[in-house]
Amino acid sequence: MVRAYYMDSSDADQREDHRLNDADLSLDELKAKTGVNYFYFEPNSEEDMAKLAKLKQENKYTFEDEIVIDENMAEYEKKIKMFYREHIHSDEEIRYVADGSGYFDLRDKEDKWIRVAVSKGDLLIVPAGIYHRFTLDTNNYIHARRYFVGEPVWTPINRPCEDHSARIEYLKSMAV
Ligand code: KMT
Ligand code: NI
Repeated sequence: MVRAYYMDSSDADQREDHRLNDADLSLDELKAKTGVNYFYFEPNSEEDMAKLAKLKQENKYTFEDEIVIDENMAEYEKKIKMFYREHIHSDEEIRYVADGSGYFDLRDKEDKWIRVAVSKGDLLIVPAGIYHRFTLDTNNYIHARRYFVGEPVWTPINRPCEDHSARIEYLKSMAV
């Protein structure tokens, strides 16, 4: 089950929890501060899997693939660095955690890092244009499904990219 909290500014291992204090953000707070949508679908529940299928259909996620990130992954060190470099995308980043765990870090409106600890059953919809990054945690393993509307574009656009249309649209959507 997901947990979201503000990060400390220590430069210790990115896989540590980096929790600033004991306060967790509620899902409503997470949504208000970042625009991120969260769902939980129990992988062993037929009912939940049917609900996930319905959400995919409603949101028109026509593309789906799987990614396993662990030490055996090709170009592991390079990928880990790439995922953790702060970036945006021109489309939503939709991830369902089939197994394992990890951290999605998201900048709030004041540019502070919120760490979202995801594990099995969590689905995150990260809006286009939000600055974010991803890391494994100390378990060093995640198995995720990636969804996309149409042909997938995973290209990260590294910060700074304030003039990018997705960034401009995101900031507009958060201002209202
Ligand atoms: C991304 O785009 O950051 C990733 O796909 C990495 C993690 S998926 C759990
Ligand atoms: Ni990303």
